[in-house]
Amino acid sequence: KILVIGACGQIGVELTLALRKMYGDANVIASDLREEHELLKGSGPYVSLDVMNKEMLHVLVIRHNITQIYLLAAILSATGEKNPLLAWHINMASLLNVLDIAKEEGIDKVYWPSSIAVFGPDSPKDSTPQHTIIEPTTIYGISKFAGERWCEYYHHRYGVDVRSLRYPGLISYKSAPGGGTTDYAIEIFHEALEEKKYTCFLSEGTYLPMMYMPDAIRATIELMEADKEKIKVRSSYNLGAMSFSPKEIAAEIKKHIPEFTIDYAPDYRQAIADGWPQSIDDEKARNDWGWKPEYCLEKMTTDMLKNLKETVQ
Ligand code: VAH
Repeated sequence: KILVIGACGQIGVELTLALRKMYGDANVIASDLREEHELLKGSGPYVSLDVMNKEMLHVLVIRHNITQIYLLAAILSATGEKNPLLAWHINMASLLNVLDIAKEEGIDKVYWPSSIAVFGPDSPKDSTPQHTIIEPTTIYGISKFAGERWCEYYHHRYGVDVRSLRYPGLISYKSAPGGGTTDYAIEIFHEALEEKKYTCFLSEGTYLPMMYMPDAIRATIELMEADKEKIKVRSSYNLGAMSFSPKEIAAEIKKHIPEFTIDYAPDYRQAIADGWPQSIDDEKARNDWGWKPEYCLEKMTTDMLKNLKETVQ
């Protein structure tokens, strides 16, 4: 049985639905602190779980015969800067609870997402390599980098098969994002449809690595399905698809909504974005387990607007 922790979040909802399609609804238990997300209702078992409660998590793992755990619960970059110690505590304690229970119960596989946020201002900006200077300047980035070290430690020391991806900014329409710096690239679609205008909290030239959610979900499943010996990186794999700036995504949206206009009012999230890479070298993921993205900016924009029009009306 698979347990998804943080199943009501931006990634969790779509990952839960994809896993249920692959393994059968009853075999994927969704859990979150929040109440069950609309899109999950009726699609399989749901339990309320606070991942910070190690005993509760341990009982749940035993009672439901859990053999795989996907840990998606975390405080993201923008929210993390508002309450650094809480973000550090939640992001680290949740991971350590899962890793330690996985070791004790012999869980087959664990998935835990990292982020391009582990890189900082001193990392190379273009085609940021898998192995390079890593000096994160946000608490979110620090917790993800520390988490990567713990994943590698539990793998080499105790043999836990934990796997991880450094996601770029993820764009999706099914479930709301949770306090990220890249969330402008989701808000812009909703505002373009509803208001025909958007005030962006990043400057027009802020070029960031991004990915459409269908690509991110497929990458996660392909990584988890790969034979163990193919997984050479046990910290977290760089993962790339595309890069764009607010100016570029606004121009792409204007092709569909000509009257759309954008203006810019950078806030505290600008400094976070300025410390991140502009593009990612994911050569290792491509070589080790065959990663290949399918969505570019044009294809994503068309798909986002088509799907949001259906849900917004
Ligand atoms: C954030 N969406 O903005 C997340 C992600 C690379 C960005 O880690 O914090």
